[in-house]
Amino acid sequence: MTEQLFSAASEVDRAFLFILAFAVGALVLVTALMLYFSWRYHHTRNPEAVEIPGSLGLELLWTILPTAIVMAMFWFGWTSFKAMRTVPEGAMEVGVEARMWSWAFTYPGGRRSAELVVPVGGDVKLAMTSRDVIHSFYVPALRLKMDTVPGLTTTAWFNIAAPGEFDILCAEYCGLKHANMITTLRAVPEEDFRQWLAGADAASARAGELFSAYGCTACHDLGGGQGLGPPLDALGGRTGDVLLPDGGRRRITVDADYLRRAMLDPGAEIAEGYEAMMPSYQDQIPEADLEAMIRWMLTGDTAGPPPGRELAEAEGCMSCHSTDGSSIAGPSFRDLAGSVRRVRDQSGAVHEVVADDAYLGQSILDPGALVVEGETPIMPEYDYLDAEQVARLVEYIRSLGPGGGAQP
Ligand code: HEC
Ligand code: HEC
Ligand SMILES: [Cu+2]
Repeated sequence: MTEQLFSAASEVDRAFLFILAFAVGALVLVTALMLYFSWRYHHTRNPEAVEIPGSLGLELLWTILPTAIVMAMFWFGWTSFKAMRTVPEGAMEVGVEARMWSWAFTYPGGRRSAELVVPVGGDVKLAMTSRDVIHSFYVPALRLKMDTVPGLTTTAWFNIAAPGEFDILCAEYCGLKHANMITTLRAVPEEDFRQWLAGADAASARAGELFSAYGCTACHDLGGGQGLGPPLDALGGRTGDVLLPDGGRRRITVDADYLRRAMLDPGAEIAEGYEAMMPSYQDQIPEADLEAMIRWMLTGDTAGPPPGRELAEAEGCMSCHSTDGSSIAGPSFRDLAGSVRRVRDQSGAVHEVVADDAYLGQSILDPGALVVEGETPIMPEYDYLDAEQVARLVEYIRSLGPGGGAQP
């Protein structure tokens, strides 16, 4: 058994070990007595049957002893059940939404994620429900298992004593990709959690690492200092002049497009006061990394809209749609944008449509309107996403389209 991270889990283990100990003891005792009796009372040793009138002492013993044992089992079971069911006051409430075949977690303040992130030592209450069928939220390391039922809110709570990562599984068979319903419970120090909740999460820490991984930090400082090139932090919204190769100049406002150009075609616009010595990173940085770095340069450590991939993961798209051309439970996102789709409308008629932005957006908001031929219409409606979120998802799908750049 893994170490005990959660006080209620140790109560569960105690109840389990107690019952196991008596079950093993009873097995050994009964087996030993059976063997002894079949030897002791064998007919060769006892040719005459003997009448045994009974024994009050024995009767009492085998009534009272098992009753006491069963009551003790009940006591351990009851106290561990109570410990798991009694949510401490002031626990942070996290919404859990199960759906085919992924999890979504909603935190106070509205942040959503596909992984469950919690502060070490903090009481966490889970308010769980399902969008489609019955699933079951299961964290073996915490001995925690609770069904999630459509239309009903079930609860559970825990408090993790040490940082770590633990598996979250679905323990209720829920269809084709049930086995894919795995995600991670990450317990992080309080301070990291607060930063993560505010949006300065692992993605931006990772972005910081990306700049050194791709060698940018050789020329750029990330903390405002001077290098061969301008500092890269908090560039968003800044205006300035750039020099063009023909000697002209242009006034620019730093936005995502400008930063993309600055990385992919640095010779075309040169920041004033610097040498044109930055190499081009065309085709060298996968799209997802590029997006993460651009976001970091624009917003620094403050919360920015997560890039499309992160949103697609948080919304569970990736449990049905692959990015490598394979079919999970729906068409792959790879090379989808711009391709010709054969779809069936609600009257059953088949059309050919081009997967442009409008089609992709509609497929997300109202997937039942046009169903791809040969596919089962199991995709949930994402009509609660706002226009900006849909646009971000569409952009992500487009980035995986033909000529859409690197594979994340
Ligand atoms: C060999 C040194 C060098 C490396 C390596 C380098 N750069 Fe640069 N970078 C420069 C110089 C010099 C400039 C200013 C001249 C220009 O705009 O081309 C610059 C300009 C930029 C600008 C425009 C900044 C502004 O204020 O307008 C961005 C954005 C940028 N670099 C990002 C990056 C990223 C991201 C990487 C890593 C993937 C990187 N650079 C790697 C030297 C470098
Ligand atoms: C439960 C599985 C499931 C989930 C979750 C899911 N989809 Fe789908 N999706 C499907 C299936 C199946 C189809 C094909 C049938 C149809 O058109 O409705 C489809 C179709 C699509 C299409 C049209 C594809 C084509 O080939 O024309 C797009 C675009 C799409 N989904 C995007 C998304 C996005 C974005 C998300 C997350 C916000 C998402 N899907 C979540 C199963 C899913
Ligand atoms: Cu499930």
